[in-house]
Amino acid sequence: RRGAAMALRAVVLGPPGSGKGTVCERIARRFGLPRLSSGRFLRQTEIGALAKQYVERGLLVPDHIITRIMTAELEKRQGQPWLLDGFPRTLGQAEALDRICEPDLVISLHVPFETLKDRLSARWVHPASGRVYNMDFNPPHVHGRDDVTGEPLVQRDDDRPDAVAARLRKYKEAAKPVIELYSRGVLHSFSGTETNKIWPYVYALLCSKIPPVRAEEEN
Ligand code: G5P
Ligand code: MG
Repeated sequence: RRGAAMALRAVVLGPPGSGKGTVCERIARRFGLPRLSSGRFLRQTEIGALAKQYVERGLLVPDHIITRIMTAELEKRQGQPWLLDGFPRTLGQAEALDRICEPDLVISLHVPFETLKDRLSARWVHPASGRVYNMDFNPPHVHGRDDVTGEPLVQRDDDRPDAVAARLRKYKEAAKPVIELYSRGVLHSFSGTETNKIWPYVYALLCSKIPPVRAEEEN
């Protein structure tokens, strides 16, 4: 419904650890779409401190808090393209998003539960930049150190095993009506245990909507 020159608004949905951040980072780089990650806003902004108690326990932050943060960001970007990572993830959030702008494209990632548990427990992050590493998938050059700054990597509080199980349960309950809402046309689902195998299909889908700004072989 939009021409290639129009701003694409896309959403990436998926359970914790499904590769939303990894896929969004690649889409952002290849297609020049600005990525807006709800998890990063919560961890990095002042208002995020209010929400900290929820994030640390692996619970969803109340809709009104996250919706206020994301709405403010989206209202600054009226008429511009965006790529949402981690928002919306409840029906209330999806309805709030629709009141601002209905997404053109929704990508839903499906990854088995056991794979998710393994991934999250192997994840380490550089808090200042948000760079994410995985001890199996993309380890840092030096163990326990950020590649760019050399600063220590940390494990997120919500990647501890008890928090992980709670996150996966909550996600399933909350996401079901969101996926149903988008299944009216803009939804594209991708299943698999490896992001590198899902990626070529996501890339092809995006190419059918907008031209890449960087070729696939460049990094
Ligand atoms: P976040 O920050 O949005 P989650 O829990 O949704 O966090 P997360 O954990 O950030 O999702 P992801 O972005 O889906 O996961 O995945 P990722 O980071 O790319 O990949 C996970 C790990 O696996 C990484 O280490 C990556 O390198 C590795 N990996 C990727 N692909 C592969 C692969 O093929 N193989 C292998 N071996 N590894 C791979 O939200 C955090 C909290 O904020 C709140 C909630 O409290 C939430 O728990 N929050 C919200 N609350 C309410 N509403 C919202 N909209 C909220 N948004 C955030
Ligand atoms: Mg993420």
